[in-house]
Amino acid sequence: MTELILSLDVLDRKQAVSVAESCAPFIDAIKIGYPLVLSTGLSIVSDLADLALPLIADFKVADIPNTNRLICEAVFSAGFDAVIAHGFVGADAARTCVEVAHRHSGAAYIVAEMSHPGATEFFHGGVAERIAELAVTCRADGIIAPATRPERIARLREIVGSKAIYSPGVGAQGGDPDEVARLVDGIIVGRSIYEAENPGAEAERLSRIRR
Ligand code: FNU
Repeated sequence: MTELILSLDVLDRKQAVSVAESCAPFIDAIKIGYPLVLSTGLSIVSDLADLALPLIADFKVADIPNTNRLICEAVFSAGFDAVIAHGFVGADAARTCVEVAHRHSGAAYIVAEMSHPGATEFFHGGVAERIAELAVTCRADGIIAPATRPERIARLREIVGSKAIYSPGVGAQGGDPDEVARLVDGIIVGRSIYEAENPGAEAERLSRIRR
């Protein structure tokens, strides 16, 4: 069944914990990025640890290999289970993230193509395909592909085969959860859930429509 990953981009610690708690029975992982970590500090990781759900660090790591290594070591030491890294930096830098993740028994996902409209400026024309190939070569655990462009997910699936595809862009960015859930291993949903009047009920609804 397609996983449902909560993107917890709220800025307040109490709200983050309360949204996560109400969604916990219906989700498979929680993705945390700069907005929440820069607001609360890394201690938010221990606040969420009781939920016993995998925590994904969406830091889109994109630096030289040594700095990527330092960032990823800090991510896994903080208690995260997975990291999202950029692939456009090249195989050496991306591979470093994968190696650190695997040393910590964690996972690393490479952004192949982003979901916002401007992503087409640079990711189209063969770049996303090359990044997906790089993700395979680097033994990444999967890629990130846009829920806003199902036809692109299908194209990238041809390249990564059975590797995981996680897909943000459902709901607030216009992606259709029903259509995308058929194509990917997990949908990543933020605002549609945490801005809903009842985030838990919205997570439950999404958990029912996923394939
Ligand atoms: P929501 N995200 C994204 N598109 O949206 N990591 C990408 O291509 C990508 C991402 C993240 O729109 C985005 O930063 F690589 O409120 C946000 O945290 O559902 C989440 O996915 C989408 O949030």
